[in-house]
Amino acid sequence: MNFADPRDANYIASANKSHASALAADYTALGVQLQRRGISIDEITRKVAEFRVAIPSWGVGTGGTRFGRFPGPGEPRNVFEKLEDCGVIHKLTGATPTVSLHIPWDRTDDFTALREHAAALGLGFDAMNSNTFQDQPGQPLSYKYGSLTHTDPAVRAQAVQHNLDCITFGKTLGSRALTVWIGDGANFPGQSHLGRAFERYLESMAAIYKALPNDWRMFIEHKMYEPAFYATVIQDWGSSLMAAQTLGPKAFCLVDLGHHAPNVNIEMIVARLVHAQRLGGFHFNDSKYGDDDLDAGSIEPFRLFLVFNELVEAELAKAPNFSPAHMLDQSHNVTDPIESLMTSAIELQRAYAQALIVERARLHEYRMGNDVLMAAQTLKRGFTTDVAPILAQARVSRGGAIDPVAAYRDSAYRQRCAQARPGKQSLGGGIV
Ligand code: RM4
Ligand code: MN
Ligand code: MN
Repeated sequence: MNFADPRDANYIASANKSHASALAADYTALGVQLQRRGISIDEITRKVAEFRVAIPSWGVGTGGTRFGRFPGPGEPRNVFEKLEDCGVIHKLTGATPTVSLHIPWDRTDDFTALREHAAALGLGFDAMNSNTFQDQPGQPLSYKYGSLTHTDPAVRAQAVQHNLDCITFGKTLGSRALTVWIGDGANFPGQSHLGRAFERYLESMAAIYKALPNDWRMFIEHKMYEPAFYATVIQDWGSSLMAAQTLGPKAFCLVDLGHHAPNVNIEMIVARLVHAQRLGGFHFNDSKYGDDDLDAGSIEPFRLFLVFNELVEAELAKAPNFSPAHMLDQSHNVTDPIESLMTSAIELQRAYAQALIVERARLHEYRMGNDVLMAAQTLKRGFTTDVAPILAQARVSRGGAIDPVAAYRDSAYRQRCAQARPGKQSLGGGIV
């Protein structure tokens, strides 16, 4: 087997050769089509090339469900190797220059060395994620009955301290945000006092908030259920927004697309959080039923487009305090994680490009004139336009691959990892 380094610029350039003339023809044709709508394709390509999304460190290993996990070959065995894989994703897509870490899964004795390792790979760090939804070996107190909202103040203090540690590690890494998702809640009616649990949450979060450096943000992530199957303390954007507003201006809401009831209108939540100036960021993924953590855009691409449509509206309106962090949060059970993550990053760019080419002035007129059908069609035209040539051209402008999955497969990177990373691994991540 011939190995090549998929991060090598010469390798990517040679992989692009066979696709270049087809791309040029498709790009020109799409440019002519968009010109008829008064849209400059190069302007859209430039914006798409600027789009960034963070890779979740826990997404580069094979995930699992509570029924089992089927590891793939050559999985990263530690956070340094995880970054290697993230570097491949970034070089081939040009869209993922940052990584979001999960502590303690990514804990190391030397965060300075980790930062240097990342920099050498062209990577930086997005939000730090705390984990008080599991017990770790040697941990003095258990989170079985909760963490930041536990009835015992000693458990709450331990969970607060863990979040403070995450901030400390993040400072060394150059991160500027802390994402807090807790599994706290009740499995049965009667198990907990719904109001008091929320009050305990606010008290614990206030202690964490106090330790945030001035240029940091805190992201509050809601999720309707799982592992608490009756009532989760931060179950929806209402509780999340209340908490953010109570805590202060550095606290924001994070929307994980998979954390809502089926059919919930997520783009509407986005619009409301933009209005409240509390949209902190996203965990992008897709789902059919619950927190499925499937690849972005794989099940409901139209919903993803509608979310991006709200983001473009906010961007154009120069909405105050609007600078959402884009992060993926996926679990790959049956695909190669590198391939899934590249695909998802591209799907986000697709939704962004589709939203950018919506003819906004016409849409506005149809809305104001109550021409419902034409308003709906105008919006949908953005979605039904094949923007693939824009995405490929944007990647090329970043030194990326025209066909990232093919370039990755041809490099035999995974096969090389299978040799270089032998042994059975059990990585934390992708569990919930
Ligand atoms: C949760 C939530 C968090 C993620 C964990 C692994 O469901 O999505 O963001 O950190 O899973
Ligand atoms: Mn999430
Ligand atoms: Mn989740």
